Amino acid sequence: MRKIIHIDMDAFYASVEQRDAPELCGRPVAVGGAGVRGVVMTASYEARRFGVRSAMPTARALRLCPELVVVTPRFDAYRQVSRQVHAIFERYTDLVEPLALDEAYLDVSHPKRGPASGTLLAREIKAAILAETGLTASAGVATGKFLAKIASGLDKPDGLTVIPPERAEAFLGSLAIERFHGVGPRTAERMRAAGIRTGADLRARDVEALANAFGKLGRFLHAAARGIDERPVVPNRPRKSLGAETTFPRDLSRRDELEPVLEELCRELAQRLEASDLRARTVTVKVRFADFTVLTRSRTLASEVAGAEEILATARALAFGPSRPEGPLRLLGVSVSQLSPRQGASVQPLLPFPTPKR
Ligand code: TTP
Ligand code: MG
Repeated sequence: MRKIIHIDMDAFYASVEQRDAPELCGRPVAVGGAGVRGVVMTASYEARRFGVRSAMPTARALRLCPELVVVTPRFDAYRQVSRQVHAIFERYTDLVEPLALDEAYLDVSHPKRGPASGTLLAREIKAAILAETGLTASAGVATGKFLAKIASGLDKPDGLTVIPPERAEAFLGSLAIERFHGVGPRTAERMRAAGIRTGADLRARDVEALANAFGKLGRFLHAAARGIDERPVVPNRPRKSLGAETTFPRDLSRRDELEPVLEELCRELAQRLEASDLRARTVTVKVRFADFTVLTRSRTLASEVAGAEEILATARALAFGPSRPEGPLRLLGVSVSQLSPRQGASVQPLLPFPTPKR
């Protein structure tokens, strides 16, 4: 039986800001853009009590919590902490899979040091993080990635939750379907329509029926609901591309409607490149038409780009230039590839944070 720990720093960017500016401690803090179009990247737990959340427009966050302190992100500081935390993980195991700057899976089935118990190891790692960075993390311990990740979120902040194998079945049985790995809002909707609300409902279904309705995900969920999750912890693979896309509530074809979306996507990509210290040489625009056919257009540039304006200039040419896709679109996406570390970036970057949910 494997021992998997999932570790996730608490209110990561906001906690770093509070640590570095003690006058912010105990106060509601949001990290993100302060301008009219600014968005909250994360909020301190004090701010969350007012309902302030990641991906919320800053203007709305300020209405919910007028005393909110909005801080501009300092990605260098977050990367620095991320490296420190990663180095702590590496003392215990080589099997570390970063999911974001502040989050990783560790396979500690055969740890390099420390106690053999996964629970005691998680406690020791949390203590080392606190001692060496001044920050708290929450940990989940289980026999697979899926349960370990859910466990780490159950008792935030500064939590340590263990789901031992004998409790896994009952836990999974009562778990809501949207909490299962890979189930987004739309899949959850389809599952509820099919009468599947919990892990117990998943278990009651025939695996072939689930596979027919939900493809590979259906098979995975059928097993996951039984506590079977053999996905290995895969140490950092360098990223090949980064992408962002939006599906429209109704099909769009006018440039004046599409252009602001394209701008937003490029801004987000630039931010994520920045967060992971990367530059890109290829820009790709992807569209999906009303009939679901997909078309992509790419351009590889003579020199590397990283800024939103540079990415946007190429994306614009691809989306609206002579060989533009014609017809109403249901989806617009931009991605960048041929990635390389930014000049002066000393350490192999960790994976950037996951694409914000839309
Ligand atoms: P999370 O781990 O999702 O959030 P968190 O660490 O701030 O809070 P907690 O884990 O205690 O719930 O994300 C880690 C960092 O990634 C977060 O501090 C800021 C950044 N981030 C964004 O920039 N945009 C987003 O939409 C999200 C969710 C996170
Ligand atoms: Mg976190």
